[in-house]
Amino acid sequence: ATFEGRFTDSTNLRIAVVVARFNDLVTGKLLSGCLDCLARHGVDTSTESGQLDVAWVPGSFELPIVAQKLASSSNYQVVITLGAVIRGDTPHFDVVVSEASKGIASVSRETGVPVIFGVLTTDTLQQALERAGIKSNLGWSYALQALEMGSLMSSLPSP
Ligand code: INI
Repeated sequence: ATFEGRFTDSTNLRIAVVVARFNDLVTGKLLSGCLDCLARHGVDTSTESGQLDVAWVPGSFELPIVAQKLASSSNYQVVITLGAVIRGDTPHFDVVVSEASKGIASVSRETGVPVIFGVLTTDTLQQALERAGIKSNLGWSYALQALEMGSLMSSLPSP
């Protein structure tokens, strides 16, 4: 068999988005790109709809614990994390990025729910903004990856 995700199953998916407030000039733009893409693929992105919930965390370091609670709730087929870690002069850049990425990967594997890694890691604010709407908006790509993974996971045989 060949297993592939579709982008046309979106009305059956329940999706949680976890967004970091740190660098919210950037993460707010990622969130709007993400919601725009989901809406244009048929997801009811109203947070009253029951199809999509949004949770805000202080920074990218906190993404994994909240993603874990949401992913293990059985309420969602896919979780999207959004954050922006900008090196700038931040000495603990590597710590924040490493904890966020390792944490998100392990939540995904432990819960079996795909958790999309939507954390921008850049040297400058300019580079982050370019990836969050000035040029492209990676929030859009993270939404597509979520739709593809949500669909793919439900097409795979159950254990
Ligand atoms: N959090 C980010 O999401 N991006 C950053 O660039 C960042 N920097 O530079 O420090 C950052 N730090 C906060 C961190 O994620 C936690 O919220 C904080 O350490 C409390 O646990």
